[in-house]
Amino acid sequence: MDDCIFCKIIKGEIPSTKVYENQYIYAFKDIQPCAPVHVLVVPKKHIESAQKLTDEDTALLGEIFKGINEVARITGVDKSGFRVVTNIGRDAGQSVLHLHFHVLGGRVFGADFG
Ligand code: DGP
Repeated sequence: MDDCIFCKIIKGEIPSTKVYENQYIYAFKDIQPCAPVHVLVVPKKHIESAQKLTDEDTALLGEIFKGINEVARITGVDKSGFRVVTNIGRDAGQSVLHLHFHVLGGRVFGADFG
């Protein structure tokens, strides 16, 4: 998608701090971190949100979660624990319409999803 910020980040047209990359995903530090570890895991395929996943994306979803676990290992939160969040649509506060998973760690989170 030509006008998608995350597509531009994946292509290197907008700079980012890469944490991990493979053929399926690109993972980079969030520009507005909410925790000591705050990484966005993004599929290279443009999909608007988790709501737009189809049967064709079943294997991709597995690859995304393998990538999330790799990011947790690389950032050192795999033992202490981490939170994975994906926002869908207006009320959830999704601001970038390209599927992404926030990987948050390095502090203790409450049960309040606020
Ligand atoms: P969401 O609210 O779930 O759509 O989260 C989008 C996140 O993307 C938000 O935490 C800020 C981050 N973000 C937006 N633009 C950029 C950017 O240009 N670079 C980086 N690294 N992060 C960005």
